[in-house]
Amino acid sequence: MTTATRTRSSAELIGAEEPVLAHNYHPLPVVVARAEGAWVEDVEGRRYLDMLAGYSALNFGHRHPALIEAAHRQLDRLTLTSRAFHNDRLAEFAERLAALTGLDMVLPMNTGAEAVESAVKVARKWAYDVKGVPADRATIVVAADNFHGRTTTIVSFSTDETARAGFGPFTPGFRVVPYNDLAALEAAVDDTTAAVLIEPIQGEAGVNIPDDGYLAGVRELTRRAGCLFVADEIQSGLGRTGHTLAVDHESVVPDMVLLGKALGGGIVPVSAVVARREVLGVLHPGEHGSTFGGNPLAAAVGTAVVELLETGEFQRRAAELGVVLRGGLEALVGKGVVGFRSRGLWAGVDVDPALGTGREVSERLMREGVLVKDTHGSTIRLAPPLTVRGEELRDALETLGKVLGQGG
Ligand code: IF1
Repeated sequence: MTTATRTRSSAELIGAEEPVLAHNYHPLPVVVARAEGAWVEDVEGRRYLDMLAGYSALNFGHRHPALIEAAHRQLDRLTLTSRAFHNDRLAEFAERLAALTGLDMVLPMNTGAEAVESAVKVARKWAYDVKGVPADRATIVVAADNFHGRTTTIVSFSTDETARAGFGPFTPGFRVVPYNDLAALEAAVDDTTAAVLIEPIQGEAGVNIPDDGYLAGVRELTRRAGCLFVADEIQSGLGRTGHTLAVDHESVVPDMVLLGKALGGGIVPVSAVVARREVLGVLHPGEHGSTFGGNPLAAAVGTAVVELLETGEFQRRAAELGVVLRGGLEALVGKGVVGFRSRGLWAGVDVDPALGTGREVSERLMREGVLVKDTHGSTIRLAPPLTVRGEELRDALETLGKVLGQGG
């Protein structure tokens, strides 16, 4: 039998990638072959509890039945028309997504970075057409330690040298202020400011949760200054923090909300800019677009995702199990955990560096059947599917305690 047809082992598959796949990742040495719910299975049949959930793209677990059914049904009808024509799925997706977020209009895109790039373009156009900022003078204020994606404009305002080095020259028009600092934000906003773009909780920075009142402060400050509050909820949104959106924790409604990851149910890339009519109303035919944005397959799966969130069940589960997660992590403080931050089913856990790096702890957890991802240094991120069962979560926390107790 040729190699291509024989089922190759994990080691063979990892080796086969080496010469032919760009090395922009350093994956854990696990080769996933199938998955269901919160569990994945590697090529050799070993099972792992997935505590990363695709960086929050798998909020509803692997292959949620309702989402797979919606995808199969649409695959058998229509997958793509381009926006040169209408399709019979997009109106309902846009209506229900707007209603879910409490905003008026939807710009459907594909990846999170595309939603962020679209938001930058729309905020600038709103600044020129509505606010009256002089042409090409618009500024956007962002937070240090942000993560909004990997395009050249987005890394232009990143403060992570690894994400920026070697990719210049960079896009101008961005100002960086410390996160969770309203005074610094106020000082950076002026008549040229189109928008303030922040993550309501900074994911890649290690689940960095701002002080209570920060989001309400950004909302009030941007309203007073006459600029837009753009919330990047691509990782924090869609139930992860125990609310539909992380901004709901402070009952704040931004001018633009950016969504992605779980909006596609872990099946197809679906992202969106959801905003007030006055904001997205600045776009006219021919000014922005995307081949796959708003395609019928994405809209069908996206609508099924919104339908799951309309029940409130996943938000409740994240809030209730978030109590279990927080309690489990509190019990580990001083036993290998030096600190943590959590909201809903999302936590950034700082492990004692003496026990190892985040990567080393992730590898030890992998050998115990739990998959996590380190962020920076000795911080690991926990973000299981919101469908995870209580006992599975408790087992994962017990395994973390065991690994740390064994010296990381
Ligand atoms: C990678 C990080 C997480 C995001 C927020 C926009 C995007 C992301 C808040 C862009 C994407 C992904 C990208 C992926 C790993 C992952 C990640 F480690 F990179 F930072 F989750 F924390 N806004 N985050 O978190 O969305 O274009 O990827 O669909 O680049 O390694 P995307």
